Amino acid sequence: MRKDIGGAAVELVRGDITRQEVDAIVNAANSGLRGGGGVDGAIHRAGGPAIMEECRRIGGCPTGSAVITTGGNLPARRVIHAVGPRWSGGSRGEAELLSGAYRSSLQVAVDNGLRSVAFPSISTGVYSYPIEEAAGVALSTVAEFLGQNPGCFEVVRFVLFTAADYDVYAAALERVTAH
Ligand code: AR6
Repeated sequence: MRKDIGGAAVELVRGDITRQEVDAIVNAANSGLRGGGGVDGAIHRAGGPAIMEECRRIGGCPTGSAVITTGGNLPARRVIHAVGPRWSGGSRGEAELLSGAYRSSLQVAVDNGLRSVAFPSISTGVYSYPIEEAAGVALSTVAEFLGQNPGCFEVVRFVLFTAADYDVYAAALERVTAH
């Protein structure tokens, strides 16, 4: 699925984010940038030790924000490490923190001249954020950023791991672009 927002193609695909040939892929990291399971584990495995070396030098990243490293051996040139919130019921600022993780990632991409970016579904795995709500936050944040920064991106892609996740994001993208 593909929609034009602010001159950028917003794409949804099913697949493995480590295989994406884009300027930068986004990692669903933790605030210590220590690596872990899920997308984080897959990215460090596929990208090799240069990514972790740079993460150690950076030292950490607050929840709701993002930092950038090399892409190591990945097809993507750079990895943007975004830290989404752990879900704890929804009244602890989770939506604003999740939105911040997407917004910061896009700002880091703009600051580094990166025009194609692929995101995973941040926080909806180990961090247990309900995916219906997370998809709405993700896509409305991206749409708002693209509207405010026209011409900055060619492609913003969401890479969904399962068919069920893809369907949830497809419904959210229809909603966000309906008006
Ligand atoms: N490509 C695309 N999506 C993937 C891939 C992949 N290769 N692998 C998993 N997913 P998660 P979080 C999906 O848990 O919830 C780590 O330990 C997965 O199905 O990776 O933000 C970190 O170190 C899910 O839909 O990230 C943190 O401690 C989505 O990616 C913590 O987990 C995100 O799941 C972050 O948790």
